[in-house]
Amino acid sequence: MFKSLSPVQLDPILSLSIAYREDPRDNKIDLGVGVYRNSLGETPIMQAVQLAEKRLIKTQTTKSYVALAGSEVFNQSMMDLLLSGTSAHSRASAVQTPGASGALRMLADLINVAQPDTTVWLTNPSYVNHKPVMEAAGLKVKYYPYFDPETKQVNSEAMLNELAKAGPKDVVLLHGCCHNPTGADITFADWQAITALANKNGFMPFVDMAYLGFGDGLEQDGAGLKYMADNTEEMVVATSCSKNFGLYRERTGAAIIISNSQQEAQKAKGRILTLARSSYTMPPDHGAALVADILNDQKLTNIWKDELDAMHSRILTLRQGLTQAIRQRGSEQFDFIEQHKGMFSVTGLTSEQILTLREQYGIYAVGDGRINIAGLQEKHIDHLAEALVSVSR
Ligand code: PLP
Ligand code: TYF
Repeated sequence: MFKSLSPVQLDPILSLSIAYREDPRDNKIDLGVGVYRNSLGETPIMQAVQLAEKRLIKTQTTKSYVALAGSEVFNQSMMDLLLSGTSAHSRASAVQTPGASGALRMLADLINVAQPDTTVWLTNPSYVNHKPVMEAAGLKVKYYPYFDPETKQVNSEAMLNELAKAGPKDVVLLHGCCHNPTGADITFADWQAITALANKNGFMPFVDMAYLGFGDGLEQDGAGLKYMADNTEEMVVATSCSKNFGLYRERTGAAIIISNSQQEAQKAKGRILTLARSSYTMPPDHGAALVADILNDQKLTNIWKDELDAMHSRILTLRQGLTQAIRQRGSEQFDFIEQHKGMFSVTGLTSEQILTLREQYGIYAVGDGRINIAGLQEKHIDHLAEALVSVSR
């Protein structure tokens, strides 16, 4: 049966990790996959997570199934984290999913059931898995103008002009903060303008919030989403605990549905549970149990918030340090790195220049020119600055 299969291309980001591991050079730098690393190059288990894990080991008495929706305490905590203080809080429901990836797929499946001929509009460019996930769910995909390769920022005017053409058969996918891959985020005014367009023309916003707290902190990073949720009748959110709780491999996330009433939100939740049943059935428990404990214990919440703040501050410092080191070498070409938010920046380097970085300097970056600033160690900054200036000369 499988003889008929043609070979597939590996995911460009994950295959880069494999190539990096196989590189024997000592001074190699991995700026590929989106994982946070500390000054020692490690991705440690967060303190709050370790404390919650110790408690879980002591108190957990069974590994029996939880439920199709996972932990309802976790689900409530995710809605509190993203929607507290908004009118959407009382007309939302949530389902625990295997990462934001699971949430993206479940929500896409839900949209396909509700309105099979929907087109999902993605930022140009967008997260590598957005298009495959949406298409696998049977939805059509198109791109709207987003990143301006000249300014390395969002071209708001072009974006809003195009989004003004989206209607009731369309879903507009937005990155909640810390845009992947570009690092260029929309402004609060853009969030307001897109909300107004959604209300006027009837498209549904779909927010992917994978990096809450990694840009400017929890409050600021969530402000656009909160405004939109407060001011639209219907929207959906895929959210992740991979980065901000460092739970990557535990596959912890949630799908949130905001509707015009709690009853409607529950109906959509019920439909997602049916969809989950015909797929993975139930999400893995461990990560969600930890997050639920952390967010319902003031002491652990404080520890987690401090750690998250330390991570986002360090990313800002790395951005400043790298920009400065490049300027010291006489180039202002990469000043935008300081303005970008979150883990990533698209550098504007061509695929040939990215290949030179890899072959000559042992620096691994994604072929589209994306570098993972959060994967950088302070000791790498000069080497990276040197390489960036040299390959772009
Ligand atoms: N959405 C975006 C924009 C991402 O960058 C990622 C990457 O990790 C995901 C979703 C998937 O996250 P998770 O690990 O929670 O499945
Ligand atoms: O963009 C990234 O690097 C992260 C991790 O297929 C990732 O979002 C990368 C590739 C992939 C899934 C996750």
